[in-house]
Amino acid sequence: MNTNETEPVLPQEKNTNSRRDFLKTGLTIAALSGLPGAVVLQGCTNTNNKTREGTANQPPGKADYTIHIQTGLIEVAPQYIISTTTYNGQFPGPLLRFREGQQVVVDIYNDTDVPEQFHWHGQFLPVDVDGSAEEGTPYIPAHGMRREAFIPGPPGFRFYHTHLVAGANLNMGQYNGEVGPVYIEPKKPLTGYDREEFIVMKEFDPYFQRGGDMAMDFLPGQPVKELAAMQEKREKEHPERPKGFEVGYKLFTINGKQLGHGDPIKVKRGERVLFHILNGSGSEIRSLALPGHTFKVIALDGNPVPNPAEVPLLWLGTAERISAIVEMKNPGVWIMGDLADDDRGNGMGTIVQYEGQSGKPQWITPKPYKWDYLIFGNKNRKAQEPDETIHLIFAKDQAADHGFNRWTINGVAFDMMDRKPMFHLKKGKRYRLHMRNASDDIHPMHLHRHSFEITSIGGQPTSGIIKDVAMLGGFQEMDIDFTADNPGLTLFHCHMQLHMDFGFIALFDYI
Ligand SMILES: [Cu+2]
Repeated sequence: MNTNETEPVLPQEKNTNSRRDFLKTGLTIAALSGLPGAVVLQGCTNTNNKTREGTANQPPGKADYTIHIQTGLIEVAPQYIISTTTYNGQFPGPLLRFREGQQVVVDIYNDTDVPEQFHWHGQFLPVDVDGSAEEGTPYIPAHGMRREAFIPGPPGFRFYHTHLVAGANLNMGQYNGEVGPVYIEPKKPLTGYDREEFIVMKEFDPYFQRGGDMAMDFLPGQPVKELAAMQEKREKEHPERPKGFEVGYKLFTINGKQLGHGDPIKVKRGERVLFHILNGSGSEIRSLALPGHTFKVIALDGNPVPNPAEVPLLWLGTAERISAIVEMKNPGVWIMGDLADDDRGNGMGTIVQYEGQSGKPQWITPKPYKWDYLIFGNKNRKAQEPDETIHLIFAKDQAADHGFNRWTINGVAFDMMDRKPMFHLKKGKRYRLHMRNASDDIHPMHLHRHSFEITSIGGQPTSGIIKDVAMLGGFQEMDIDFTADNPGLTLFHCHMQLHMDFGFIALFDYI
């Protein structure tokens, strides 16, 4: 099956359109390329037929999983039903369980009117299935489908989400309900727990406001003066510009339910519950605490940490995952929720209820605690030296693009029409990304199709923390290393939808 047939063709002339404009163009081309029925992929004309004939690289028969991208109604609370784009009509999307090293076949049907990208976040996959138009993954046509066959990995907690551009459209991309968990069973199973619970934190009902209220003070380290001065200088160049638009939300959920409306998590005294927690937000950083309990963090972004450590609460940037064991040793009925009173009050929490306990769920605001990746790393082992260091400066041009902040990497805002790689990699080499944040925002930086190792935060060396998203604090510095071992275009971007859509992207290619 030639899955490239329906890929939108890029116009030849160079222009300065944003990713948002590209989507419009992509849509137009998809619409022109055929009427419904003609845009579906070869061999997939009957979208109701779950089984189909195989081709050279696409196995025949029934898929292991079938996903329908479709509008769904989500009952977040009694008599409060929202409508959003979902996977299989539910939120979160279904939990997909794979086995390390064992091929899976997933049929993805796009029942919407918009071509889609289905991104397998945190996996080492080829460009053809990774799910990013920037890298060249073919779109799943509107009312069409794609069969994807791949060997999942690495093991651990991953997820899937749409990779469309939303731009100024708050009904698109990760502002809607297109998020679902993936768990890849390791060949050697994890131990030390009695059962698992999956937690997906996600906001709905977004709106724009000028400026925002992002929590900033939970990361350790001091701002670098030189980086702060860079932002100050840029702002002085355009004193007329107001603050750029930021996204706020009215509705907060855990596993698609507002606090108090989902089923409580029922636990027994002495039980060790392994929570797999995902921040499925399009743009928010989340925190989570369970009063009277601690979290023993065993994995970050699905990857076991060298130094599992017990912490009083968790912080997760967009798309980050934490796997943590909670030993249930404080009977009661508790609220496990976000630290922000407003957000928890509007639903960002769930109830943990011990067997035999009843009454009003209790919340106790935890003491302030700095979230420091370093405590999970190797204390005494320096990371391997890189073959090459790539220097990156991230900067914000306030309200420079129709009232939205424009984001640049080394002075360049990503141009979706060009899709020009900024950095060229050599296969097999180890690269260090020396990231410097010349803005006051926190950026959860994400690398596609590879994992990276955090090797330094604010000049403090570490090793062994393997992630695919890491929060870089305002005016701070961080080094992350990765090995170029998965050839093909590779996307590197801030995982805030609003930042990514307005320039905060770089592409790597292999030469
Ligand atoms: Cu960002």
